[in-house]
Amino acid sequence: MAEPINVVVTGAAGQIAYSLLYQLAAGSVFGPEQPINLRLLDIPPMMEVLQGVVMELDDLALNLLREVTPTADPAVAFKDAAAAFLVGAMPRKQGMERKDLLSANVKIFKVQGEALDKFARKDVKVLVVGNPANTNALICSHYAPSIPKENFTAMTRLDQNRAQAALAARLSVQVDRVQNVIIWGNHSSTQYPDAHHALVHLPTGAKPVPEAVNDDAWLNGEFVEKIQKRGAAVIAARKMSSAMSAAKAAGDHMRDWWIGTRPGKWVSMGVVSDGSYGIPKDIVFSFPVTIKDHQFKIVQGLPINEFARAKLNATAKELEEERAEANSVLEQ
Ligand code: NAX
Repeated sequence: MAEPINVVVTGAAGQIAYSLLYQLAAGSVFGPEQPINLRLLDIPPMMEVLQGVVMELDDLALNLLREVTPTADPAVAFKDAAAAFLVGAMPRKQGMERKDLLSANVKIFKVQGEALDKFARKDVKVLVVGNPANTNALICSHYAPSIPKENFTAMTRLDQNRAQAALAARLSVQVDRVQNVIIWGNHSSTQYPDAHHALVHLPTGAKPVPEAVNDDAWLNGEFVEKIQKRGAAVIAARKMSSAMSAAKAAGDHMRDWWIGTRPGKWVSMGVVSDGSYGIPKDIVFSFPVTIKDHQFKIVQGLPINEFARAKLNATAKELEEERAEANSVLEQ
């Protein structure tokens, strides 16, 4: 069996981590042959709660899980990390402006970027889940200059999974029959869930989703809005934000990054833009990617119609604004 790798989860006492940790310990992300040491980071007031989580991890009695280290010190958490799930973030409180939230969170991701830079492996794979995820990933990467920018990604996989499930329901097929739906842009309500390049596998063969749905008004209207607002709908019903599905998506994202995508399949990830599709460089933008040997490649050459262009521009603009706000906080 392989040597254990160090896997960091921040916000480890929170609700997403609670669902994520079992997946990691059970081998459903890094594979059944890869033992792991878990480094669990949270803030000092949460250390008692975190002890309870550690007890439960012990009680799972799983072979793959070797050491478990609860800590409030980023230097301890990120030491020799091979993979990091940056879930911990300040939640939005009542009366808090988007700007206040961004301001609190970019400071957290600056500190964690610096700690990754100093203590983690140079090939560490970082997945940012904590919101605003795209801009947090950008800031984190900025403060970890010794680690390649490609090693910092933001999660839009939950949006992708939501979109895939919604299309499968509409077409009355199992969810794995739908592939290559894309989430472009920011993990926010400006994201563009795009089914125009997706395929559905029907008993009669593969068909483009727009042809199978045969209702562009739905695909460009209700479908897009449903995915953009799904997070809010879950909060309204559950009185808490998505956690089980967010944890599953985080596992999906990291597993594909670690193990690779299957031939012909794309997944969406927030990655530092290289200018593909005319998106400004130096923002973390969700693109369709394929992954091989731990390296992702942005899928190239997809036709972008006028409708899609406007959507891509709007979400890119929001990310440029977030970057400007983040920079102004960090310069203070
Ligand atoms: P919880 O509030 O349950 O947990 C967050 C945890 O982070 C808490 O235990 C808190 O003490 C900890 N924390 C705060 N500051 C920290 C720091 N500096 N270092 C380490 N830990 C710290 O939130 P949860 O529901 O788990 O959500 C976590 C984050 O995921 C939130 O920012 C949320 O907005 C974001 N989400 C992102 C999604 C995505 O698709 N990218 C979807 C789900 C979720 O909304």
